[in-house]
Amino acid sequence: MRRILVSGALGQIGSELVPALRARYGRDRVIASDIRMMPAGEQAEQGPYEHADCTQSHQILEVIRRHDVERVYHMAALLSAVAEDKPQVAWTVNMNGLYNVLEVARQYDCAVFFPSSIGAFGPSTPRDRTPQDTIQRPTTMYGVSKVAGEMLCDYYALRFGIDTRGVRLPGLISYVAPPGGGTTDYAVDIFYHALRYGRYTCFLRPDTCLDMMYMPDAIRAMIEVMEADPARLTHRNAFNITAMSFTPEVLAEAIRQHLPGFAIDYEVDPVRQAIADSWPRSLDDSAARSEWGWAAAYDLPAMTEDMLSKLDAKLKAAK
Ligand code: AKB
Repeated sequence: MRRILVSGALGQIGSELVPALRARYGRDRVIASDIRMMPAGEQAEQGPYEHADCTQSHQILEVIRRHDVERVYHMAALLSAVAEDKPQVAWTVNMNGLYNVLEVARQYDCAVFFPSSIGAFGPSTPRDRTPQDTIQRPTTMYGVSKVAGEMLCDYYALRFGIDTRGVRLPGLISYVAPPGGGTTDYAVDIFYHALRYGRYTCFLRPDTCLDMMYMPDAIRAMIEVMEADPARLTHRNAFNITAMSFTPEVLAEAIRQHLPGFAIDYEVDPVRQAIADSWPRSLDDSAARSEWGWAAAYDLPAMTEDMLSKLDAKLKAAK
């Protein structure tokens, strides 16, 4: 039985992608791996786990070889704000990690999923309904690594016939695992603060409009694009996908529909604000819609309602 490997499995996306893949393909068919150690008890309970660093190609090769991997979801990466703080580390993890995975995939004939991002665009990109194919001149190390990653995946598909596929993810909102060092993290933090304290201090300006998506939609997109009929794909990599676009003040108003006393104020972080100002306000996802039938299920009101009720239950259970 050939298996599926998820790198960065303990991160914000990996924490939900691994259970979703296991529910779909079987517990033992999905190998979770991360540079972090998983607590021993959890490991046995949840399914196969491998400690591996994607910047060390022999570690990736060993996991892929030993488990007869046929598909890699390469989620290990530094997010935008952390990458801007440590650009050299970001290049090593985001670029060398991807290169190592693609090289081993070439040798062992694996398909590869690569998560690009709205961060792959820059200030010279059209900001509203950003087209699928457009100017990409990002001004952040995160964005540079995402554009280069998109191109490297295209190259491996063209030159070596590797089945590389991917999407450009917007900011992701989830109640399961916290994000780690992104520019869109406020859209998760705000829910924790709303439920715990009834107020939130936002690090982006109130009118900063960005593309966002609820995690269940993002996970479904990652599975659907890998299962799509290859004959219908003309892009393969870096599909724009979107579900909603909003500003912090609009999100605060949506939360107020459920928690009327909720208050928001602003202490702008210039680094993250500059990153956000260089990104699109909304994406055009028509290529994903027509090539593999993509459609988001959650809009802003549906996401807000689900997020508040699930997070509230989680916080109460943890008390
Ligand atoms: C980040 O903010 O860095 C990520 C992203 C949009 O890629 N959430």
